Amino acid sequence: MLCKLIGIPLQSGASQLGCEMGPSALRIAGLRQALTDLGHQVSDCGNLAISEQRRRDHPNEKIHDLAEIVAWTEVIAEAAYRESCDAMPIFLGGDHALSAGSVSGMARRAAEKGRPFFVLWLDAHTDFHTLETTNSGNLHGVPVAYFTGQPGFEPYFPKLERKVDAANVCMIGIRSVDTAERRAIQQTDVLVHDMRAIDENGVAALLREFLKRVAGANGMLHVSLDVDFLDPAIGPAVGTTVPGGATFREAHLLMEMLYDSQLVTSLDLVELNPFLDERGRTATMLVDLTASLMGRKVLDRPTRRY
Ligand code: 4U7
Ligand code: MN
Ligand code: MN
Ligand code: MN
Repeated sequence: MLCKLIGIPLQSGASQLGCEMGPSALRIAGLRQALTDLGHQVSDCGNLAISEQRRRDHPNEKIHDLAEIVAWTEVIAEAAYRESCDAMPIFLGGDHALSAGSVSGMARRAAEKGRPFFVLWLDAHTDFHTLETTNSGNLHGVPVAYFTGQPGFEPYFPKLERKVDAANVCMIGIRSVDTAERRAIQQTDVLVHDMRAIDENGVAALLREFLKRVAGANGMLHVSLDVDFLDPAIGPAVGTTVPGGATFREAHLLMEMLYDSQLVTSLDLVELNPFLDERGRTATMLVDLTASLMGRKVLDRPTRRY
């Protein structure tokens, strides 16, 4: 498989500075080597950048850095579309606002290939605020509402060429949902598995159901991995820690199942804030999880399809 690494030093969607260093930390932790060791070809596209921004003001005065995030969204969506022509893009964040671009660009690619498009959202949060409802004004809390086409993003954000069907979005790991997000997401068909669902069923059962649907539809699958999906004890390098997250084994099992499914066509590694890390352990954890998603196993076993 040809993997394209796309660095996105975007940090203004979050309140704490530091995600800008995420792409460097992932490179330093050995992402390229981990992938080549598994027999993949890797092309590092370097970091994306934004140029001039048109001023944008929204009535919700809490929103900050709107113009910058909009500029990033355009650049990222274009890069996602371009680089996914012949390869699997891996988006190195950067905060989660980047998924407004990565997901919308991949949705456009899937539409062009005539294939349904699915998103697996691994996060403590639903990131389902609209521009009207965000209270923090941090735009890393809005990407899912944007790419599923919730109202109010136009004329501020780029017009979506393809909305993602809410019924094709599956979330796992959720444990922090604001009131407005809960109200809005309940009106949609987004499949939300909170931590209780993991406790009661196990991650494997939840993911297996979803992968069956993706496989049955011959879909393309985008995985968006927010560091705060993990329990803070194993992933401290994130500004928005929420206790009670996924364990080391739960996270690896998901990645191993995703590899077996052979359905993943793009990946976001987001919200890594190296300024908050402990001797690089969260960056290393993300590299190891990516390796599992790309075929690293403890023992060889027959590949299991869904
Ligand atoms: B992340 C939050 F209030 N909902 O809107 C908000 F809890 O990409 C958090 O998932 C958003 O880390 C978290 O600021 C965004 C908050
Ligand atoms: Mn997130
Ligand atoms: Mn989160
Ligand atoms: Mn976060």
